[in-house]
Amino acid sequence: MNLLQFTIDLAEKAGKIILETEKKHIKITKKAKYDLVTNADKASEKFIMEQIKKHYPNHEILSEEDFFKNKQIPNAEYVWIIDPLDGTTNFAHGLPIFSISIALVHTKKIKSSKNFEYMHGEIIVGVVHAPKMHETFYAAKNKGAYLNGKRIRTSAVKNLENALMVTGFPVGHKNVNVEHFTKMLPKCQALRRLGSAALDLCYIACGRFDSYWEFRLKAWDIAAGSLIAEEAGGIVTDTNGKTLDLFGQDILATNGFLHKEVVKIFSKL
Ligand code: 2AM
Ligand code: CA
Repeated sequence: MNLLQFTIDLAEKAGKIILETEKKHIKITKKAKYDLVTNADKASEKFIMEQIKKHYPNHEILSEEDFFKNKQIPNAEYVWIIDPLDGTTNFAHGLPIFSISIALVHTKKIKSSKNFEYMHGEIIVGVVHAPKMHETFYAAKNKGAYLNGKRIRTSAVKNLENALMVTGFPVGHKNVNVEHFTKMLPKCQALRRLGSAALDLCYIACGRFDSYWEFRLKAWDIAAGSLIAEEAGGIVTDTNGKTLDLFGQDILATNGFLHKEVVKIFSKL
């Protein structure tokens, strides 16, 4: 089986595990005051990690809940970056906007730091599966982006007044992004907040949204989705318009046409 198909199967099976867990009983615990984790996050992560270790024993894994416990810096040529459940708050409240995000990074250079923020590499595979929506987004580097087997492309919207935008607010930092949100709101057609960064990026990829930005994210929120958005023709950078750093915490993804203008607006804040 090829790598992409392996990753798609993994995300879709993890989706089934999440839905089965939901049917039985969702057990919610708090990692911090506003930061939730559920038994579904944990069951999904356990399954994905076991499968990767079985099929690719030389690869390393950076996964949200595992990292929360172990704080281990991955150190291998191939590193899987996983969010076993992106949009946990939505899931915990019964909102269907959540996903499983799995990316494979080919690392070129590893410099360890206490913040593990210097792992440079190329994302070669990205899969985001939304089990309640029956949607699987995927991309392999230089091979295009797909939704349920059909090629997807970013939108053709060329000005802000026709643009549907999306953003997010980080847990526990409720003042972050308020200024950016307030500045952008009157300039665009409408502005949404869905609660799954991975899906926000996929919705850029298939043209549902025209522009997305967010601060204080982690690599597992954006690794798969950023490849999918790029492979669909979008531009993905940090919010200053510079090269995206998966560990840099902020992201701007657009259909390409709106990128410069959004960067310019943010540069004045
Ligand atoms: P999560 O559900 O996996 O935690 C919401 O705008 C986005 O921010 C979601 O993708 C959510 O992912 C992410 N997010 C929430 N809390 C986070 C945290 N503590 N660290 C990193 N990302 C977080
Ligand atoms: Ca998560």
